[in-house]
Amino acid sequence: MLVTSGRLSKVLQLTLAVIKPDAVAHPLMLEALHQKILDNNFVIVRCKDLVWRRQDSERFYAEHSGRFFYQRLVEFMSSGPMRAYVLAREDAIRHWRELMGPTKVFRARYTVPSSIRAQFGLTDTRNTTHGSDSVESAQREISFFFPDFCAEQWMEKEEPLFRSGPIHYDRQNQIHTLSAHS
Ligand code: 3AN
Repeated sequence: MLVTSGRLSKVLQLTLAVIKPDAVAHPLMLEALHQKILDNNFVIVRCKDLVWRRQDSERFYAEHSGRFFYQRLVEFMSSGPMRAYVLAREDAIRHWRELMGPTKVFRARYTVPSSIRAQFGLTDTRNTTHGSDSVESAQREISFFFPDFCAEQWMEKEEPLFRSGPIHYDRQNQIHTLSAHS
């Protein structure tokens, strides 16, 4: 599928998005979330399915160690397959977090009923998705999930090309690529 050029006019920002095990366990939910990413004009730069060992989970959430929900969080995040994305878009960090909605599911249902966590979240731990909350955490989290991906290089070499388009959505690999004729 060819995606029209020129729709992406401002500098693209990278963020890390994760679909957590509660959502990946339900193929229709996973599909709906993937479609939401496409519908919101994110460029899918990388996409991979993975399972964390408990120590990956502990390392990623080290900043929360000692919080009352830490044990259940690290257990949950290493309980089954997840899907991780590197997404690009103008204002990607803020936009993905806005789509997710508040951390707490009941709060999400009450305040932003159209958000992902309101629609799909089960509990405050099993809250469907993760998204980086700043440029610094996006850099750290992207290299945590995608150690072979160099964000700096992508911003320098690929960003201008993806921004001006045209780009192509590769259905099989579920990522966007630069169109062969661009
Ligand atoms: P967010 O994911 O919205 O940025 P953080 O970074 O405060 O929220 O928390 C990381 C994760 O820890 C959340 N996504 C959620 O799974 C879990 N968590 C946060 N607060 C709570 C809580 N009060 N009770 C249970 N789990 C929580």
